[in-house]
Amino acid sequence: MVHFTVGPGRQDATCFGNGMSLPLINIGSTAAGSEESFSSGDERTPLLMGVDGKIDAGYHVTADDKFAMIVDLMNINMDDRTVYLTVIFDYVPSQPEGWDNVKPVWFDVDQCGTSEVEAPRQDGHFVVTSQPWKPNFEVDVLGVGGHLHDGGDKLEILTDDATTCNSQATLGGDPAFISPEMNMAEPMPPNAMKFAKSHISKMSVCYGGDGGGNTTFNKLAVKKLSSSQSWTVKGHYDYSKYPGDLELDGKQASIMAIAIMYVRVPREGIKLSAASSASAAPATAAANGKGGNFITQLPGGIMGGAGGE
Ligand SMILES: [Cu+2]
Repeated sequence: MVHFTVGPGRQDATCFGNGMSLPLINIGSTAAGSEESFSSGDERTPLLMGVDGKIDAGYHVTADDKFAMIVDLMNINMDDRTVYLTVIFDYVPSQPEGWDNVKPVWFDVDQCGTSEVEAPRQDGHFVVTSQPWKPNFEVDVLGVGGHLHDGGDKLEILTDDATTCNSQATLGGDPAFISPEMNMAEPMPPNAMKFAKSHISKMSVCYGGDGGGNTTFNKLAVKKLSSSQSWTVKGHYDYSKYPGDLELDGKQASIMAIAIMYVRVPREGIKLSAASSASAAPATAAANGKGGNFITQLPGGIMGGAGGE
């Protein structure tokens, strides 16, 4: 599930000035009128801003903003299921005095594309790397977490070639993430993939602050964006340890390596420097947020019965 905010003045940190952005076209917008604000797959990582009230910042939603989503569901059971996607927002109904704003920064090995890349190998270990991103604004980093597909081991976020955060995958950490044995007496649907037995149940995250009392988080090695830096992400896969999902022809399915970072920006937001005059078209599947709210927590999408990508 990818969550977007569409509205005047929204600029996608990594796709603005970068030509076409397919996910934003998908919701009828552009990088000069929207941003990829949240995403979650099977790992269902919650987004915690202003944890325990210790960070006086939140994601300011204005009356002109709309929300849009791309939802990708996958049923690996042999029978039909009714599923619900639930997103829970915590908010305060104003922008409190002295609070800063929060901006998402989306890193992707298929930056501004569909996020899906072909696995470069059919077995063993490999690494997929994003294009470098150079920030043009200097602010504090609040936190970052990664997203991989089955077969993934860890997602590294690097600043100038040094590891800033290692987002480690846990596979099958909960019975809900272990596929039931197939009933071989039943014929397979003609388009069925052959799924790995264990699926990613968690991705660890890194925080810039003290994690709000959460002692299991990792600290960010770099806590500030600077225009002299170059940021990349590396997705580490190892099919010898963690089998991937196979297409019908037996080939490894396409994979992803994504990280979403949140940075603290001034109350009034920031303007990116790349010139672009494209304007936002109205979002199609948009749900209008109530005006002037300030989101402080966004737990991961909760999906019942089926896996989400
Ligand atoms: Cu994915």
